[in-house]
Amino acid sequence: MRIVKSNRSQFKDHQITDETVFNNKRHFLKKLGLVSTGALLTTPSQAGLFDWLKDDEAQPAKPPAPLKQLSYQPVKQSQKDQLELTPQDKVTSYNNFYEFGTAKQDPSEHAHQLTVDPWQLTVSGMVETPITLNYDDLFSSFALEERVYRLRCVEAWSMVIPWVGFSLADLLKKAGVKSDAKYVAFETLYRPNEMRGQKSRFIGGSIPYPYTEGLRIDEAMHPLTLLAIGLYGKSLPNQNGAPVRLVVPWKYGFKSIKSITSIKLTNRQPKTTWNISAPDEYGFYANVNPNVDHPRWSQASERIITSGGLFDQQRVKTLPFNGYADQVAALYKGMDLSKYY
Ligand SMILES: Nc1nc2c(c(=O)[nH]1)N[C@H]1C(S)=C(S)[C@@H](COP(=O)(O)O)O[C@H]1N2
Ligand SMILES: [Mo]
Repeated sequence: MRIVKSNRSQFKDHQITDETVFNNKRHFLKKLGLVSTGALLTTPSQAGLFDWLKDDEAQPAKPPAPLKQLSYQPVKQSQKDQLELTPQDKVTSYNNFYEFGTAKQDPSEHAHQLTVDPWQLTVSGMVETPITLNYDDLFSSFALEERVYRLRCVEAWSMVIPWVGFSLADLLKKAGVKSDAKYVAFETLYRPNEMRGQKSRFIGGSIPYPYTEGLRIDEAMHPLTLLAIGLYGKSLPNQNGAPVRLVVPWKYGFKSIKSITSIKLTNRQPKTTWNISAPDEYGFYANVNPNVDHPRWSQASERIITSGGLFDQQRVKTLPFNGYADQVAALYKGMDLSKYY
């Protein structure tokens, strides 16, 4: 997802950059003489660098919150058997959550700093009844079900994850969507004190915060569209977007916005983080499409993360709409999907 332009082999480059940057960070700072002296830096960009350094040296502020055991309608075993699940430790340690850093291991190392209880999720805008869900409401207001979905990141890797949650449609129906509402806008928590990436672009990359996403109303009401509050039978680990995140399985992973505080019904297409950052690379629709390449790499296949090694290269063909075409292709009938990517 880095928006730095590069024409080197993108995919390898991305992995190597993440790991090398991470491992060499301290070394690099030592070389600059920053670690030993704790030099006070003054300009805003240097202050960002200072946070980056400080954060690495700091001890965890608090232990990760214990996960809640959930009760839910389990997915049918026959459905579960169709896809090999990505092991839980990989689902929770190889993440994109730039609020905690751009490297894949940053979220699992730093997201424990996020306070998820108390939480408030508001549903507002063009609705009959605005709703606020508190932390406990997220777990008790709707019938919870397990759904096993493929998650296909735009970076051409994928996982298969057993989520627990409820249909976004259930929540939207409860609020009563007004007939002129055309889109749904989502926003992630903005809390720089707990989200180190929001304090510094050295940590959180060059994207605007808070992270925002959006769906057309028919996409939002689609039965596959899930608000997840758990995975593998327990509440979400913070790095996966606790306490509540979106999962839209036929779209690239960046649409599945984490740690949501606001859902707003609107008649205008919402501005979305990655589209603002690099509009020629990340569209509003972001439907998984093997026939429309990212400008810097192919989307024809993906590296599926299974029980093999983390960087094991099991490549499979990418499916149109990530394998959900029979359920969602009709939403885009007549649209030029290379234009509306
Ligand atoms: N707020 C927020 N949501 C986010 C992201 C992020 O950086 N910030 N990354 C997205 C991307 S690119 C992907 S692939 C998925 C990854 O979800 P996972 O880490 O639970 O697998 O989260 C998405 N949601
Ligand atoms: Mo992603």
